[in-house]
Amino acid sequence: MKLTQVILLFLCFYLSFCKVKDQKQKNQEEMEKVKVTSTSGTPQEDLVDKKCLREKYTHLSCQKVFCQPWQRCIEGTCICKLPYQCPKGGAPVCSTNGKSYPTYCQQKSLECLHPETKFLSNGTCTANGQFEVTLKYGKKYSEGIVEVKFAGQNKTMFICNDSWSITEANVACLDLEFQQGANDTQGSFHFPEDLHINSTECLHVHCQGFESHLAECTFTKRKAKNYQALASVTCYTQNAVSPTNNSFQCVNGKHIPQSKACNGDDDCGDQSDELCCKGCHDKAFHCKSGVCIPKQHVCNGEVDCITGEDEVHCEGFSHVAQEETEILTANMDAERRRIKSLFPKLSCGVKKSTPTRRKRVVGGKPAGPGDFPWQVAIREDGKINCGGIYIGGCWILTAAHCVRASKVHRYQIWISLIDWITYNAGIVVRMVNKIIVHEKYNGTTYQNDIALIEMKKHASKNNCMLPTTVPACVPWSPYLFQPNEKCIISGWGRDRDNAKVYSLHWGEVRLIGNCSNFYPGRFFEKEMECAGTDDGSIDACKGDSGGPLVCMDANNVTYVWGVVSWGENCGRPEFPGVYTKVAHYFDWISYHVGRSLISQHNV
Ligand code: 4AZ
Repeated sequence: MKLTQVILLFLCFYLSFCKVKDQKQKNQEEMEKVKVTSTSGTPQEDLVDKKCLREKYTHLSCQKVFCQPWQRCIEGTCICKLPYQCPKGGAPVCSTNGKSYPTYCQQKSLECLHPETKFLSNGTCTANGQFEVTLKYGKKYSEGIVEVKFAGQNKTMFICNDSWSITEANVACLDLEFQQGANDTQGSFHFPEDLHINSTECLHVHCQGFESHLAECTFTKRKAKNYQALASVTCYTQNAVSPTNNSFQCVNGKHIPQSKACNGDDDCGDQSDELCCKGCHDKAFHCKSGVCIPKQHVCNGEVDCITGEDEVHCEGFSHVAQEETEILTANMDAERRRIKSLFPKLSCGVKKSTPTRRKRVVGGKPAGPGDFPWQVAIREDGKINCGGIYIGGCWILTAAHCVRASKVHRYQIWISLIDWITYNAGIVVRMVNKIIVHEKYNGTTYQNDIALIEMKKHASKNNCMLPTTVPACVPWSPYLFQPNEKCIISGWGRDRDNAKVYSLHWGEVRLIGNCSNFYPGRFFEKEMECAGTDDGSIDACKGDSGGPLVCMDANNVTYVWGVVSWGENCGRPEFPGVYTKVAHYFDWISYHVGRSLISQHNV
């Protein structure tokens, strides 16, 4: 062996990221990948929900994920806010167009509208040079070692490989104008033989994934004890990767190995590989909504799952203490979190007190005062024929088949009612101002069986003055609750043997998937929900219509998941109760009652 060869080999071994692997080794790695299974023992390919993939969800799909604070959710898509819609307060930031903006949110909302102007630095703009990223020593223009240069500094620096993941690699490639991000967290390169790098001086970088410029990520300088490998990257180019039948196609057109879908990491760069997951790889956390998030995001103080379960039962959970670090750039992730904390909070779905339910709908138990503070009764010509759900302001949600828009004067809304023979204390009665029946309500098929009732305002006040009621939250996503989850129905409807019931009853039911099996041709999955019990012992019945099917999320917040609509008879297991799926009508409701009344989490 020649001396140069020996040196090269040594370098290669020493730096450990030269991608010289023989084919045999590569094949073996591929085999290993295929064999990896999830926690539940499901093969990886089975983790992906194919039907869900057809919806082409991405990081902008607010039925699956939360929007960024500089976006808002309209009709299922995160759209850019206008800068004035950002919360006030914060420090100025400088953008790549040389302009300063009053807050980070304002700069990001403008960037969202005009992606060519990116974040540059915090503070006002000074003629201080730019933050720059370059790929060095690569064999191709799309790969190499990642080199950064900070504004106002002449020295360039490298990044340590141990802080480098696909999240950071994607941001670096986006920064370098590779629209589809990174193909790999490593890239091949040739080190010039005469180059001496003091690798104990490499930087650590941490990105969240929303950044478009590496300058937005947090750089820290850690006192490295010994030699560290340097971060390199291969950016994604259209012709570099040919799809195989073992590859996953991202919504943005990128192809990634199937084994990387549902692993918690945003390999696609648009998150489309993490949003349709029946389960996740070991190192990821599975949100009930079918989304995989990195395990590090669990109990980190920020809710990632729309269903909220990543931030519950976190007592005693402590993060690994950070090494002593020196932050070199502004912490824009902390700023993003601060902006999020400024949004108004909706108060819905949380009872003022938790009264004890007296143990005792078809097969239900009687409710006590305060048990169902959102439940109302709709009285028509002296009789209670339907229920309704208070959702805030002066608004009641009910079934279209319960009301007629032209007969406003006929109805009364009875609030805090328990028993309509022996009236309880605290009952409030309101007249009706307006009834809005869904334009596409079909009385034959029961499609769009949903209506809104606006109560008349209190005579002297300009509101509805309902001290004892609590609105139920309106679900904004059909993924908040899943088949088999336990929910509650309540109402003054008939008993099993069609006997009249005079007091509010409730019962626990489970959401049922595949309800078309019970009602072929009559059940419309996107618009309707089924719920019941295995033996049919608990069910809604005549008189319960328009009333609530409520479900509680991981934080014990109650949502009106369904409106009692129809069903073949009552209490028969082969014919479960059918409910209008409220989440499907979020935009319709929000259009009529006003966004701010029912919008939580910036949706
Ligand atoms: C009704 O007639 C009705 N078992 C409501 C719910 C169900 C059946 C009938 C569901 O209002």
